[in-house]
Amino acid sequence: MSIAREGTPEGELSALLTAVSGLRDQVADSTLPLTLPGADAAARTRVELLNQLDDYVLPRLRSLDAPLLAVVGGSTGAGKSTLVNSIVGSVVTRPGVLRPTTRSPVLVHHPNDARWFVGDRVLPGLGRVTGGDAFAADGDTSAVRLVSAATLPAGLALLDAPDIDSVVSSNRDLAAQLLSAADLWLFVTTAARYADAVPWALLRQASERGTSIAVVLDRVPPEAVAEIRDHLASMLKEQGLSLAPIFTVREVPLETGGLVGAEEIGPLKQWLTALAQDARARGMVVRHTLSGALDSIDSRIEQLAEATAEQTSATRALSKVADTAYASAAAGVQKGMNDGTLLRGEVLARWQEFVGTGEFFKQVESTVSRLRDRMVAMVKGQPAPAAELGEALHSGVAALITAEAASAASTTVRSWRGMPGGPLLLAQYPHLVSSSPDFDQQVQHLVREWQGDVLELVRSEGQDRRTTAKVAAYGVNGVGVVLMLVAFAHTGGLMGAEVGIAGGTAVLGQKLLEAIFGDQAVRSLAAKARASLHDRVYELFGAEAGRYQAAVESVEVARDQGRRLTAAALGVKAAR
Ligand SMILES: Nc1nc2c(ncn2[C@@H]2O[C@H](COP(=O)(O)OP(=O)(O)OP(=O)(O)O)[C@@H](O)[C@H]2O)c(=O)[nH]1
Ligand SMILES: [Mg+2]
Repeated sequence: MSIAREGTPEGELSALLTAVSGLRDQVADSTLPLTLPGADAAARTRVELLNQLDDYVLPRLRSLDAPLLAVVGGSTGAGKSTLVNSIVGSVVTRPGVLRPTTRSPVLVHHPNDARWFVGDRVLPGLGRVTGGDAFAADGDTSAVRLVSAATLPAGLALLDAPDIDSVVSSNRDLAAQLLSAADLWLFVTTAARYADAVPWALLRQASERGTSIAVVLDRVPPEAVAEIRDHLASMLKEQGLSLAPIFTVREVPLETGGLVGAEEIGPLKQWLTALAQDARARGMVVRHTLSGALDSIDSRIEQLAEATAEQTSATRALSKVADTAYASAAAGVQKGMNDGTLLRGEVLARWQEFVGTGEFFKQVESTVSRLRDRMVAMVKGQPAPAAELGEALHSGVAALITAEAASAASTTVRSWRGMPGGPLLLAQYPHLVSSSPDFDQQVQHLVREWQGDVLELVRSEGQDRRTTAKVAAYGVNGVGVVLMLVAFAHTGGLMGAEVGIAGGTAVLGQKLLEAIFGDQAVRSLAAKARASLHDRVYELFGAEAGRYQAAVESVEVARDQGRRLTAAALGVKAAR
């Protein structure tokens, strides 16, 4: 890999920097709004990757020759702060008996190296505090305290981090973030703690990400050194960390000031000093960690791209459920219009009033034409029953639409409850459990508009003078009501006695309209009346479904998020 080579040409480096910046922006822009299985892990990966790019990879690529940053991390109370103080030779960071002691990170550097750390080159999300003493109020986890110490070799900075296994979660998160900014992780553990799970999970991750690691086995009882060291070495080997050097610090009484004696700290201090003074060795550590970080990008981007695809398929499925429910509701209304459903109950009763008595129907079959004339007289002469029949039709149609919409809403909600992301959306948009609040008014309005359409049909169909005269003679409203009735009169859905009655309804209505418009026109008028209602219902249901679509859209990931993440990762690969 090219970044691992020394002396990478400037041009290649700047291309890589551009590619990594591009990737960083894509990761920053990406979202995973739905809580799907696995999305939590992907969201963590996203934040970790973003932090690592901001805190380590980008600053390192921008200044390959900046001092090596060794982050001292490990279990709570392992002696991290004491070690940092002992390496520096004075108390620069507060050690303590109470856990956790170190809450805000302390970065110690040589005075000549200050310029690399005062700005936000590394860890840009954290502020900087300079001055103050090690025992000043400690607890600001949003800033790094900078300490300049001439006893530390130039070229190397030490960062005392909070404990990685803290009971305080902000401490833990900060420790993990600091570790991801390290060129070198000085992993501090003790005889008592070295087998703990948390540090090993982090060590495994560091190993996977190619971070350079050195291990300090601290506070070991002198008699147990050999045994513990061997065991630790074999554990490191199992994790693919056999190359990590181990430094053993025996537990002996601390010297004045709470520092570890020169004899104990000696080997570690010498190793760090040699590293600081050897630009080549330092460069190797840096490039090892940098390459590892770049290597680990692919699998992490893959995870984000997969999580993105899951988000997309979840939102698609949610959206489809709503669409299907409202399409089937629209079909339900259409079916209700065609199968005679609308001619039952109230409508039928009003129709009977409209055309006369029960007597009237007994004679329907035999004397249609005479009866037609009677009916025509009634249509003409009895505006009140026409209005009542119109009302009944209005209510029937409205009830049909309302019921179908309510069932679409409840079908959608029922399905969403069991679908990934559905419960979240329903919690976020509780009004979705039923139709729009003003749905009833909308339906009333719709039916009135449709009745207006039908009257308009009647008026405009009567273009020639004879027809116009006939329509006028019967009354536009009465004829309109009969047309509505005929539009709904198909016998398919009726049972027993109703068949005869509704059949009669159809026949009578049909005869009346044929007498006015001619039989060709009647069929097309009925079809137009049905189509106009259907179109209006379709539009209304579209708007209802739109409420669910809008909710889904609010949690949709950008259309090409997955593709852009993958492309950005490929860009980094190509630039290397
Ligand atoms: N005798 C002895 N005591 C030590 C040694 N190292 C640390 N201690 C003591 O152990 C306690 C914890 O040490 P710290 O250096 O604060 O440990 P730490 O890892 O920084 O702790 P946190 O920041 O809370 O995670 C302190 O009381 C130290 O004085 C050692 O090598 N020998
Ligand atoms: Mg500490």
